[in-house]
Amino acid sequence: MTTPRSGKRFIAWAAVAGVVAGAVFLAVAELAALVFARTASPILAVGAFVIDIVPRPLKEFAITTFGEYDKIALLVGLGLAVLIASAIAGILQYVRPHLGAIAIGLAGVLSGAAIVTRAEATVLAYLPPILGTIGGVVILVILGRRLRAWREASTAAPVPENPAHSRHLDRRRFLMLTTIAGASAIVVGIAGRTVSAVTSSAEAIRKAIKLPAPRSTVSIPSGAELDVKGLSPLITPNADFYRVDTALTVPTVDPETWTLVIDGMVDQRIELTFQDLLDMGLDEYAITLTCVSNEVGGGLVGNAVWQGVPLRDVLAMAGPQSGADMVLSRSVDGYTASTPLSAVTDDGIDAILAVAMNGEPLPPEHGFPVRMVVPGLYGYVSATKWVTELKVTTFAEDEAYWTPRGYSAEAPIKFASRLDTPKSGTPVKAGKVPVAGVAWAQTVGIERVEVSIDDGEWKPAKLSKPINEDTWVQWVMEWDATPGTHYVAVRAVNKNGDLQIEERAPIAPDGSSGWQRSLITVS
Ligand SMILES: Nc1nc2c(c(=O)[nH]1)N[C@H]1C(S)=C(S)[C@@H](COP(=O)(O)O)O[C@H]1N2
Ligand SMILES: [Mo]
Repeated sequence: MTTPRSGKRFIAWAAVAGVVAGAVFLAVAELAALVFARTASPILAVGAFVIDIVPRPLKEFAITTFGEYDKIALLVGLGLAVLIASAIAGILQYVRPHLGAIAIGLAGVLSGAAIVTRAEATVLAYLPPILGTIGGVVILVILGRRLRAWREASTAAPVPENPAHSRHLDRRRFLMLTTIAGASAIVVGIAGRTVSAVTSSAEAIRKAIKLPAPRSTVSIPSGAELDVKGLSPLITPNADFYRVDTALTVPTVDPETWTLVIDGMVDQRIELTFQDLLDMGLDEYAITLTCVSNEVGGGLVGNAVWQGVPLRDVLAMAGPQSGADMVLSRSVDGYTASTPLSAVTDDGIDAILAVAMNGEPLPPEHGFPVRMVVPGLYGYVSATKWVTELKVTTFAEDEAYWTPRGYSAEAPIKFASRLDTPKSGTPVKAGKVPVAGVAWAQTVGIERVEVSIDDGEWKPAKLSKPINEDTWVQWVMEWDATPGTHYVAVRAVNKNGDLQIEERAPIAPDGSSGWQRSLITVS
């Protein structure tokens, strides 16, 4: 007899069958991706697609809520969505045979579209979603049949000569396949992803690379680094350097096959290999990088010593034509940035193609093997990682990744100062307390940093000796802190004599502004 309770039980098993079919889909696709096309993982492609389409407020919410873990949060969310959608497909298949299979087929088409429209996709990229779909549909159809057989056996009147046999057999056949398929999918899926991550050749290639010694090195003047506990180091170690990009998985680029194409409005299209770049001779440049998403007081800013070649020399080989006013740089993953042509050709600006960061080849997540670094412009309009093309063009003609997504096509860095210590929420002891932080005004330089306690008089802080105008400086002021709560505010003046913008602005469309003012507890 089908009681409402046993009816519900079959629905639940149908959902389980759907989840197993979904897992088989993903596992088969991961395995196929491993064999045929590394970047053609359906789940990662869909994730990347989601990154590209989420509206700006949601993206800002993700960055402020999850910070550097925004990508993990996205993957967890996607996983849950897949789980629910697969369960529904399983129930559909049980209620109306074929419907669930059609749903999986649809998922295959959608994920296939997400895959083949990615920048790195090859023809082989069709295989993972196709094979995954076949695997998922086959399992779903078989499980659906077995589940119905089990239900029919359990509701049919017992056959006199074989009272309990069929019901148990059908039940066992369903549960057996569910378990085996589910377990193998989990093992194969996880193994596939792990093998893919571990054997990703990039790290091995990067380790093996030996860069020629730079012709010139950055000399750090004495007094460039202040000794204050809690103050950001002058040079940000690679491991602590902020990372911001739209890449769900770090692109793997082999410098052996990497080329940089310079085309568009040029006298001559040219193509450079990694060796060509190295042969130009490397020089060292200290440049502070800043993200447009950096809030007042935020950590999306870092200072590194880069090795590379001037972009102006590379562009000169191609010969930009008159009328051009923009360089559209393109990454291997399709990301683009719009940089004013003048910012990368002016003699006074050290805009570079960088191959090394703080004495080692660029870390994969910071753009290995080659990225752009342009002092004075926010990263999203200048610092293209995994760069493969420089198209000389115009702002009227071309648009970069973030432009239709609510950010300005041009975005010079708004110079700023930041308080590193003491921190709100970390009480300090009364007495002499060093108040310290960093300030940056790339290409111009910081003239003065001023501190105000409890909205009192602005007093100049002591500055570290700058490495150059493209890097941040450190500042410190001794504060005679009395017990209670106090406001500590900081602002900077650049070498043009401009005062840091006081008015608060959000990060969109062209960077935050405002003086940092922190509430500090003294005990
Ligand atoms: N290929 C690619 N390059 C990119 C981005 C990106 O999303 N993709 N983001 C840019 C942004 S917004 C910033 S702030 C800098 C950050 O560089 P980092 O991650 O090395 O700190 O990289 C820039 N280059
Ligand atoms: Mo950024």
